[in-house]
Amino acid sequence: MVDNQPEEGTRCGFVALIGAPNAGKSTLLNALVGSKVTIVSRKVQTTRALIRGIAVEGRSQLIFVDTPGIFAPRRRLDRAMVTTAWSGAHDADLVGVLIDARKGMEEEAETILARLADVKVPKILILNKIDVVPRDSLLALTKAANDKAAFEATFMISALTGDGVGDLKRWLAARMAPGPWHYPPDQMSDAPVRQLAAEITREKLFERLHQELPYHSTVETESWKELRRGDLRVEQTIYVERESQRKIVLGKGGATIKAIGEAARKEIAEIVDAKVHLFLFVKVREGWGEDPERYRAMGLEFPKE
Ligand SMILES: Nc1nc2c(ncn2[C@@H]2O[C@H](COP(=O)(O)OP(=O)(O)OP(=O)(O)O)[C@@H](O)[C@H]2O)c(=O)[nH]1
Ligand SMILES: [Mg+2]
Repeated sequence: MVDNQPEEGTRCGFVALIGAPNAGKSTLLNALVGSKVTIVSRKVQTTRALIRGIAVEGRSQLIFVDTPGIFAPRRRLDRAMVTTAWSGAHDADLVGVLIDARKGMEEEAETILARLADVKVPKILILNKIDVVPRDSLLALTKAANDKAAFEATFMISALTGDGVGDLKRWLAARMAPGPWHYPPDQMSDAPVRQLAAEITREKLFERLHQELPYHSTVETESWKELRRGDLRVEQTIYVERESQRKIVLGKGGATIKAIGEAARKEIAEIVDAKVHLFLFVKVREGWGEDPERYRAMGLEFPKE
């Protein structure tokens, strides 16, 4: 029980958003919460761990759980991400399954739908990115997906423009079970801000680095100090696998790391509402993807194989 919730008639519940990489789960979570609590990129496999975002709609508190995209994993890190995504679904009160309407029923969506019967939690279908597909293609997709899995309802939305997001949120608010709120009414995230700050820098890496490099890097906030006049001094380490990758992250004359640091610093400053001095260090740690310590920092279980 927390303070400041309505005295009676409250509802509360966990809603996990699952789907193939790039379906728009993180974009939707931010739209539902009304604030950026999880990072987004054009590349696949951006989200690596469960990220909760909290919203209030009427007397309901909705705790949305962003999950990594579900795909056929190869590396240990991939396996940890996919296992985590499914665990997020199993632990929720309701699961929203996102399908990128532009891609339709491709292999990854099919595989996810086929495994949904194992998830003994009520499910809804969310067709996303309707801003970029003709309306009439949505009916066939709705039917195809509902033939493969049991959904309580289907929503057609654009997480990007916000089209349909309000309706979805109101429906979810009414659907949650009666119960007290888990978080204070104004709380939007349960993650420590230094973790969000590391994610923001990782988002800038995803924006600026190409091909496989983003997948061979991870970011940790090492130090977070408030200075006398209220400024923040933040130190982060970017881990890469090889010296050649470190050189690319640094860029010619340090240009790339400078641009990444500048973009991240601005955004972190907005969130903490203070002047931020951000120091980025790039370290080569061969095989960090096999190092349990890195998984702990990411909030992932370390898979045994
Ligand atoms: N046109 C359009 N693009 C969208 C929409 N929703 C998300 N996107 C874009 O799709 C891309 C992927 O979005 P994310 O929110 O990062 O997708 P995700 O499902 O969280 O991806 P992973 O974390 O990699 O699994 C980004 O470029 C978004 O801007 C939408 O409704 N319409
Ligand atoms: Mg994501």
